[in-house]
Amino acid sequence: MTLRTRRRWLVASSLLLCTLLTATSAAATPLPDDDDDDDEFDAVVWISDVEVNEDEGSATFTVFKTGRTKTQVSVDVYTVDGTATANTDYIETSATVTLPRRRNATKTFVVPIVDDAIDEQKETFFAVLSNPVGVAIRKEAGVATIRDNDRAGVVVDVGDGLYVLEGDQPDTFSIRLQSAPAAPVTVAVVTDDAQLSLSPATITVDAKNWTQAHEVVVTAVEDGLDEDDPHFAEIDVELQSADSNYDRMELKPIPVTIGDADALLVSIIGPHAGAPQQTATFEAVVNAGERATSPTTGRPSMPETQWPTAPSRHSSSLRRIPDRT
Ligand SMILES: [Ca+2]
Ligand SMILES: [Ca+2]
Ligand SMILES: [Ca+2]
Ligand SMILES: [Ca+2]
Repeated sequence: MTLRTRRRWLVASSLLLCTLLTATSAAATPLPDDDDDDDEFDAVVWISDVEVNEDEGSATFTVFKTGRTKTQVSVDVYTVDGTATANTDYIETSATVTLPRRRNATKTFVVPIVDDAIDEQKETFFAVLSNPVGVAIRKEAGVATIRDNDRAGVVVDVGDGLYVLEGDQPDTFSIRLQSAPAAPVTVAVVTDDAQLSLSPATITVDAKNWTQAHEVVVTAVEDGLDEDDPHFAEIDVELQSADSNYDRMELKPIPVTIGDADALLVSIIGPHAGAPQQTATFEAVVNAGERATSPTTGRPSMPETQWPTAPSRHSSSLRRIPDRT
């Protein structure tokens, strides 16, 4: 090798070494991000939680992606029951969500909510991610919480109040539930006043007829007793159901005003004119008789004396007690 040739070889060797060193250095230092590098192993997706009112129509989850990828990615989403039941409290839903290759992206997953009429606690269901393509899952499930908007209750409509006159026309009241019962409700109307007759005595309210007002007829039987006019009674409404919202629900008694139709009849018959003077002792036996009604005022009045030809339940009678002398 000549001297000239030797120098050329040294320069070439130096350039090669320099090139190798440069290449090694380039491998150790990250290049500026060119949007085309392969980040899919760092890219993740996750799904939000959501809370909705029962009458909002739908629950919208958000699926998030972070980390750039070479291509768009996808993940399947489907609903799973918690305390809420599919197709009763919400509509069972599934979808494949695709997200673009850019670093940050979102898509929504919408689940219809059923606005039922049942008084419930807060209920939950889940939106679950599965089958990710080109991306990893960081948070697998989102929780949807449904806030209820129904309230159990009983509406008792007595109009302008219950008034019944003994032996006269009945009065009515109605009972209606404010929310759909989860199980049939047996409604019993009871009173400890034997004078009142209630019909029907029990009503069964269920998911089909709960919106109806159920009428109860109240009648005051003629008892033949002279009582305060008016006098008062109460009707209790008692509930039994497998639905704990309605079972043994406490309700105020319903007051009833009863018009009395009876009056005391007392007749005193003295010695007849012209009869011989004598002393006699009479014992009065007093019964109740029907209260007469004045045609002019409509107010109860009592005739001055009554003396039925034949004694009856509504008559007064006198019998003579023999003298003890
Ligand atoms: Ca519900
Ligand atoms: Ca509702
Ligand atoms: Ca409800
Ligand atoms: Ca009476």
